[in-house]
Amino acid sequence: MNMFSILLVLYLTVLHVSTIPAQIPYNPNRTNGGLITNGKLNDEPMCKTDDGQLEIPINSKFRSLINTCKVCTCTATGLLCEDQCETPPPTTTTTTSTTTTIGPTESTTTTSTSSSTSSIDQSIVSSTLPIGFLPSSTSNGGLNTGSTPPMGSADNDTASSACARAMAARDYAFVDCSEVYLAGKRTSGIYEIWPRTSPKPFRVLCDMERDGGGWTVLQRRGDYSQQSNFFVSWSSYRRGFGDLTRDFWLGNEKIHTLTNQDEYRLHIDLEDFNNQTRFADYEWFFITNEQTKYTLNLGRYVQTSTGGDSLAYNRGMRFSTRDQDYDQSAGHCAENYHSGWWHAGCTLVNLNGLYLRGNDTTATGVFWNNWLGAKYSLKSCEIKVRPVGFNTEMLS
Ligand SMILES: [Ca+2]
Repeated sequence: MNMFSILLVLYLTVLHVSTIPAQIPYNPNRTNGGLITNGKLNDEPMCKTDDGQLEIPINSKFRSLINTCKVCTCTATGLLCEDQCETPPPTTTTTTSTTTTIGPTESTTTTSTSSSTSSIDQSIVSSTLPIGFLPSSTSNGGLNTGSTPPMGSADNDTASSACARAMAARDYAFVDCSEVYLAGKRTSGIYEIWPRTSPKPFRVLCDMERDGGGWTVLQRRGDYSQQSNFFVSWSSYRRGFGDLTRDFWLGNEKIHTLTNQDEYRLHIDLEDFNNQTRFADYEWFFITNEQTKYTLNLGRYVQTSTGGDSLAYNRGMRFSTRDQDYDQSAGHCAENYHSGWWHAGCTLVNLNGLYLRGNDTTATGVFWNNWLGAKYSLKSCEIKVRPVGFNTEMLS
């Protein structure tokens, strides 16, 4: 072995050690096992890389793009890696795990109002990815939601290969509940989706029954014995909170990525304590990114709705929380109404308010002014979206 070969081996060894985190502790406090049986938001078991750039869901595999022989799996005890070059590396999918693969934890989010797919590519390419992912399963049905990515050489072009692998993983994911529905899942419940502009997949509640199904639920309140606290900080509203099996806020970042990948109709269900129901539809809906404070963009009120156009007053407003005031009032609406919302100066809708059960004198409850006024706190509500072009007739 000549000197060049020795140096090359040394170099590759150092590279390998520095890029593959060997045993990364799995957080033992997270116990839901990665299965979609627990609706708690932000409680997904993950393995983290040393640099914190990537979170890998439990049971998912990924491959180092620098040492392509190395394939690691996130297990309950941490990352387990193996050298697959003894046998030919797999070219497609491999094992028995139940989750789909995942992309980088954070990416530089692109502009807020675009719904074009070109922003997806930019978002991924702009991320620095040391590691690529392999689809670990086709359990989502193998639905292909995008074009087949070019598979380049990992050794030659780390960034583009990471992009390609991330896109390959994405091809196995549903982008919203309407795709889940169109793939034949007709039961309301919790599913994993991966919006095109999201750096990673996440769980959502899908309403597969109301008005043809296919609705992705963004928020829910109800008369649950255990109530989530909705009077929380900006970061909580950003990430989402609550429990998908009862009351929750999906999270502004998720709502942003979801509603910017397509044109979405907004549907809001309301119910009082006498079991009366109303609804409000808006022709389209999306929110901008965090830089522009998740500004509410809202189409016209659909006149066949029954709840009244209370939300129009919040149109164009930035999101405000108890710790971040971006309303149009000299006061602090989020503080006064005990809610995170697109407060203007302040609001006719307070669906993230206190759960006060019917009549109250404070106007800090869960209210929809144009139906029962601001001093009646509703029994339940759901805020949900579905692509404008969704058409169940295509199924027949
Ligand atoms: Ca203010």
